Amino acid sequence: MKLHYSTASPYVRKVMAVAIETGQADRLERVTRTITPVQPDADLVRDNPLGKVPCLVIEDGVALFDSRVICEYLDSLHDGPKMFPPSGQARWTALRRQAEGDGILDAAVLTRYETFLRPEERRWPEWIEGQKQKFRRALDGLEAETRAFGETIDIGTITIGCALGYLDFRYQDENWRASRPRLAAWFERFSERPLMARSAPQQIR
Ligand SMILES: N[C@@H](CCC(=O)N[C@@H](CS)C(=O)NCC(=O)O)C(=O)O
Repeated sequence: MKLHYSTASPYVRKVMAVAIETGQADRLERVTRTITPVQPDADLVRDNPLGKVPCLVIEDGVALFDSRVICEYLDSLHDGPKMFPPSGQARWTALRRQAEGDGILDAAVLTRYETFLRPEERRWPEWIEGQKQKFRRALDGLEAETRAFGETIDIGTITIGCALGYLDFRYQDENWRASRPRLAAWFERFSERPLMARSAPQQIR
């Protein structure tokens, strides 16, 4: 299966983490794309009109996106412990945590474009601050919830792990650990797991 890929993308990292945890990383042929919303990669756009990674082309030529869809698809292909709990409270908890991790990422990635890509004279400081407040509030909520994570490995904790990893990668000045010690301790342990250690982002832009 061909995976349109970027090593810096936290959404791609979700896919790789699920693939590693479910023993399927070798099935993914990674094709690196240079990602910018203003000049989308032509080959990527052919498979994903939104011009975003991750995008997975499966055997019959069908392209799957976004990370949520791809992760659930990969989870349907193996017989081991499921990353998407099939039913009940565990499922809704995992999906809510995934939504929260994705929401942190959406705010952080958009802010990255606003501060890194957009010309300085066109930036909007109040909008940037509003986005940062979103992920700060979400992190405060996760600090209160951390004890409930236990040793759970599912799409919820994977997405939260990828979101925290992205903040470390792009927002070191945020010092998010300072007021969230339980979340920081959980993340330290979670980062040692192969699914996180083997999918860590590389500096490319
Ligand atoms: N909701 C999507 C978000 C994907 C996304 O925004 N990917 C970024 C890279 S981190 C991208 O490709 N951006 C290019 C663009 O916005 O045009 C997912 O979960 O896969």
